[in-house]
Amino acid sequence: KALQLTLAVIKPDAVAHPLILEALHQKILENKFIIVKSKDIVWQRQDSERFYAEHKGRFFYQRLVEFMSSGPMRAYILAREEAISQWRELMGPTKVFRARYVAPSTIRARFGLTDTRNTTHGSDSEESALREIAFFFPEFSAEEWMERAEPAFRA
Ligand code: YYY
Ligand code: MG
Repeated sequence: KALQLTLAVIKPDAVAHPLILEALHQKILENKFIIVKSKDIVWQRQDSERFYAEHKGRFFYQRLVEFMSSGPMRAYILAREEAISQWRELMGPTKVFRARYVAPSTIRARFGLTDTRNTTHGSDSEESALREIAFFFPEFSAEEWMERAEPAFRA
């Protein structure tokens, strides 16, 4: 299978706790993701609104944009086979109490606090991965990286 890129974000609730941040970083490494890039970042409210524009008008939109601009986050560009679905699987369901019930060993089940403060983000399709990677890392060329990495990955 082909190498794929995804955007993973550790949200402010998880970055705030050093042990959880460390556990999530380890989780990434244990699951054979290549960390292509990472950075710590703090959003202004307008960054938050832009990133989650698709959810504008939903009942949780205000609390979501507020939370995502409430403190530092860590963003990663991750690479692996099936990176998008593999990271989403490790995260577990969006809603924390559902996650605890149906997938208790996932990140959100173990570390999530509420449906909003749910520890992590992961792109949900190739299209959103490219868009979200560009949002966080505007200088990064996915195409260029793939061109170099693919042959090494196959070797
Ligand atoms: O992709 P994912 O993060 O799993 O869920 P989305 O349905 O795209 O929602 C994005 C984001 O919105 C979610 O991670 C937390 C927040 N949210 C919320 O605060 N309350 C909900 N009932 C649903 C989502
Ligand atoms: Mg989503």
